[in-house]
Amino acid sequence: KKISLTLFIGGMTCAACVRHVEGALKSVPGVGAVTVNLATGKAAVEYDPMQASLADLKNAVENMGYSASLEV
Ligand code: 9UX
Repeated sequence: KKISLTLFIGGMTCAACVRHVEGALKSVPGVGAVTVNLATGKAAVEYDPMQASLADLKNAVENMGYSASLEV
């Protein structure tokens, strides 16, 4: 069973930032669909909790130089 959640991403200022964040999240094993919105700063992520954790998602984003949290 997959989990769907929304992360709030900090530090995105251009379209390339969006691709960086999408790429980081999609590179985490167990992550499926990822949709990042520059205007809202939200990242919609589907993942298999047996393969990936929230911490894995946050680490992937933070390693690319952005912040990630469940709340604004
Ligand atoms: Mo755009 Mo984002 O040139 O870190 S990639 S600002």
